[in-house]
Amino acid sequence: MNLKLPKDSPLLADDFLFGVATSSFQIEGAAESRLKCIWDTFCEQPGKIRDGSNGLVACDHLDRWPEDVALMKDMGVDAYRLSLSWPRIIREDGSPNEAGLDVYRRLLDGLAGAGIRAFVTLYHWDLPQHLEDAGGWLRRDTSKRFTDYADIASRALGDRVHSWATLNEPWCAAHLGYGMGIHAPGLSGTQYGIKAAHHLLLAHGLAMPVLADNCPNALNGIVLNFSPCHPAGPEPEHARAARMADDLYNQWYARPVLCGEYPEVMEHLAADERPDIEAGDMATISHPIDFLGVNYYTRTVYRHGGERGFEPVPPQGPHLTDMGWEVYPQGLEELLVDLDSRYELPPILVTENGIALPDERVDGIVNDPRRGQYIQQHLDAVDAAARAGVDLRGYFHWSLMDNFEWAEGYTKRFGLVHVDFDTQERTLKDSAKAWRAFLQGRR
Ligand code: GCO
Repeated sequence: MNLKLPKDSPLLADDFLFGVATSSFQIEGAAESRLKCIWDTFCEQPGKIRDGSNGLVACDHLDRWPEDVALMKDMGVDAYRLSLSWPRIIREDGSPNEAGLDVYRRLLDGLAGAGIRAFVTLYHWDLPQHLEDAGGWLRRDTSKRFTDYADIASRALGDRVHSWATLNEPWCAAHLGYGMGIHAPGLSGTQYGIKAAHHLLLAHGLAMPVLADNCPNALNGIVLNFSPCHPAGPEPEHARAARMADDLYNQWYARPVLCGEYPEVMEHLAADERPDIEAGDMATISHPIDFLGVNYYTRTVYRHGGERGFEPVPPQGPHLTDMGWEVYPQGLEELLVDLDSRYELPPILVTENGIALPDERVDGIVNDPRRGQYIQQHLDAVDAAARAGVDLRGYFHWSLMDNFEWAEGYTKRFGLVHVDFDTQERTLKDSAKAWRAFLQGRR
């Protein structure tokens, strides 16, 4: 397995960053030293997590971070994208938990010592349970609570952080968590998903000026997930279906952040499904950002049908990942070029991209050629988009290591590094070795 880019690739510029990504609940463990979050509660409900597991230990990263930082240093990454656990940092009365902040001070110092830049996300879905009990993201006040948390975290840790992202994938938090009920907190109803999304976007917009004040030299922005929506056939009703899905799932987040308005599809929503927009909200949400983080895994095909006039066609064919997702690298180039043509974009970072495979460790080796191929194809797609003029500044692979994959528990392995969840032993997969050779050979 050998990863490479042409010598003249814009991705080989000195300031283009290569990194790996994780999130707090998925790797940290050490649940006893923080407040309960909505994912703890969700995991306690029978049938919600495929293997009945939880995040109480996960990758035991809070005990083992020195080893994990050493692995990243060995791989030669420029940057590490992690998230902070809100319930570890803020007490129930809103005051800072210094012990929780210290954990991150040490980790961030460890990264600095290894020469790795910290890209920190404030919210990767682990809402404190007491805030959910008060209404969670259906309640406007939660946006205010988030801003207070952003203020405390950025004051305490700002001098150690290269880049802050307010939210990771508000679509997932809102739509999967409140709309479909397959993620925490497990509510279902389209209207809930849409209302939650508005309050998440508001939280982002309220936190941006706080980050800009506290950390004027950091790159401050947001991370959104996108899946290009393709029509199932040439008939105009399929094209319409794909457009509606794109508006509701992709542009629903990008457009408010970048232009201060929801897409037109809003007109098709029933009155009680529309978000509760108050005067000034859209201006708040569209506060300028220093970067947009783009997460890409796959495309989605839509056909005319269903209650709303569009429904996804389940992916088929030989190129499915262990998640059942289609490997479709050209979708990443298409997405980046399309965003660039629609919007006045800030610099772009690909903040997640990766593949789940049924990796096994045999005699100390994890042979995962399909991951190597996936990375190569997606690097080529980023290279093509950069050549087409998109202002790309980095690529982060999801994930540093196998971890808790939400409703799939520990059954899906996205890591470059294999984790044995019984012994917590880490093993570089062959893809990680290829990634290391690629990163070390760059300069
Ligand atoms: C995501 C999340 C990750 C997932 C990954 C694979 O952004 O959806 O950031 O937590 O683990 O995407 O599904």
